Amino acid sequence: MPRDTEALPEKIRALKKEKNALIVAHNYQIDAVQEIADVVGDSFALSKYCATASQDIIVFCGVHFMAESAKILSPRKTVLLPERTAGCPMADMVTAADVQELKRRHPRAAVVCYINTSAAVKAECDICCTSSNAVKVIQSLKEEEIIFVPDKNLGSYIAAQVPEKKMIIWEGFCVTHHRVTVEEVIRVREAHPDALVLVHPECRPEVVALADFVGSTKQIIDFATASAEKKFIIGTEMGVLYRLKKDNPEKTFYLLSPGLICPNMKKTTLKSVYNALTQMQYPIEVAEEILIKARSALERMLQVT
Ligand code: CIZ
Ligand code: SF4
Repeated sequence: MPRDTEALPEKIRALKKEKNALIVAHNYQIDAVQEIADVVGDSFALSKYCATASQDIIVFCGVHFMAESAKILSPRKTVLLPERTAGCPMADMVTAADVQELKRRHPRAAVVCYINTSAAVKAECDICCTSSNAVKVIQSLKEEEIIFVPDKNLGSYIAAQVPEKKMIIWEGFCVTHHRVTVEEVIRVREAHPDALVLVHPECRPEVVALADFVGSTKQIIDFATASAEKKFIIGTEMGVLYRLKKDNPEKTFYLLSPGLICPNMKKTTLKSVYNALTQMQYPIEVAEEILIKARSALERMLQVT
């Protein structure tokens, strides 16, 4: 490692103090970024944390919709996304205009969006959900018809558990989780027959059907940490391995598929965090009108869970 890179964590810590900034990192960030972060977690937990934190500058190491959610809950703070092009292909698969059209076609339906959506899409929705609380959120709605955007895999997972609802599901998907195949699950189970398979609901339904446990990143981390079992096959983005291994040195973790890497999440490096702090880049802005509506979808979720 060049000397300059070695010194980066110290430089970042000093800058953070000097500017009174908070660094938060998503569970899918690279190990070095998770190490220098003040808090690591899922998108919603991080956004909530930012809102109650004392710092006025937030460096959000994640992808665009996550930093936007933090801005929506902390409109007066400066929220920086260190890599301008770190986006979520799944969030980009649905637009506000698409949701408006769905509402025209299904006027009686409640509109639910996964947190993996832009602020403009959230602003068109009644309520937001995460992969931890999606089933609870949908059960809480009085409407029988539910429009769900954008993840078809999470949508099918919910539909299977809430059969009383008529789900109208958008055809989006996570390019990383959707890549995992049934063949990979079979192969990895054969190689490690004594390990439990834990997968994210963004995986295909046929993959989810073969798992021992299905949950969000936090639920997967909590399950493996609390379990008396010793070996786990992890079916979500490889970034969660950092925390799993750190908190459970006596347990063994295998990645379900080598394809479980989100390139957008891997764009943020120590250098990007350093540049974010020195140059105050890249501030997230959300138009007032959109922010207010998107915030109400996020706050309604808070009332349910
Ligand atoms: O909401 C999040 O942080 C995402 C995208 C995944 C998860 O399961 O935590
Ligand atoms: Fe989006 Fe998938 Fe990457 Fe998450 S892992 S940010 S859903 S592309």
